[in-house]
Amino acid sequence: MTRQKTFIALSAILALGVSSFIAGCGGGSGSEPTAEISVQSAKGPSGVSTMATERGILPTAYSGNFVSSDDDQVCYDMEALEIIGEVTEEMRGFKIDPPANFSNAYVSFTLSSDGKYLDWESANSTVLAVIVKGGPNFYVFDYVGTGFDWDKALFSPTNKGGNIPTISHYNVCYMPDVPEGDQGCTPGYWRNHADRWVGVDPGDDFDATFDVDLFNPNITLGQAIWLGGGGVDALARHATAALLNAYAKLDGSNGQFVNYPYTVDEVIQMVQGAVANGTIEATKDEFEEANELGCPLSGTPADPVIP
Ligand SMILES: [Ca+2]
Repeated sequence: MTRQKTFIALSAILALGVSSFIAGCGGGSGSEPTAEISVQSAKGPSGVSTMATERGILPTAYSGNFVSSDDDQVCYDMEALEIIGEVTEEMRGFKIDPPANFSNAYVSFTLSSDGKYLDWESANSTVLAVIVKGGPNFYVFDYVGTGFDWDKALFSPTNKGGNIPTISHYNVCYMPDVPEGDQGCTPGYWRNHADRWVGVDPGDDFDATFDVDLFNPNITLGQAIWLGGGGVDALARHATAALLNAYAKLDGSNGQFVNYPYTVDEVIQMVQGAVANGTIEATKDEFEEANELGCPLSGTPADPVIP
């Protein structure tokens, strides 16, 4: 579907007041954003700028506003407007409103002293898109496939007087690099360190987390991490540890990262594949090998998970 057609469809759906339908299309599990799509006032692409950034990016203009409800929603809102493709668990976004300099471990953004231009640099990550809002409209700077790790002089659409307005806010969606994994923590570690859990909670349902139907009656992740024995129970035990390792790889656990071989999406897909194909034992072995690579998390006393 072209962008223009999408916007006609989007406008029609929004006009019907069922904007939650679109939010429901967002993929992913775990920390899935639940807010409704928050870009109702965006009117769709209205043209491409003739002025470029320092790296030669010509932004696409959109009329209206792009106001994501929170940082977790930014990439999903960009997906809804077809600015980027399907959002994965690894993608991260943020909005800076009012505009200010911003930096984290992956990206840094710097505003010019007059507030009209934005520079950025990335490290260990890929910037997918940047939205710059100023005046009544906003520009979308699409970096997908460019391989750029910096650009300078991003700007908002010129106003009626032909001048570049002061930036009123900006939004960014990026993908942290996924390094080769050589670390992993065992089910035994995770069951004894409740304070280290990240991304999911012991009370979360196992089947819902992995989008499978392996247990009836259902069990929680806290119960899964305590399971003994082999077969499906061993898969559940190691898959839960694998998921925690993957989240700790991505977001860190109390500030410490686990350089795990698999991403969150991969762990979930591996569990789904094991259930669908009956390869329970083989997948358990893959998780077990990764979970025993060596655990870099330390320094906190045992705090057993209550199943
Ligand atoms: Ca079930």
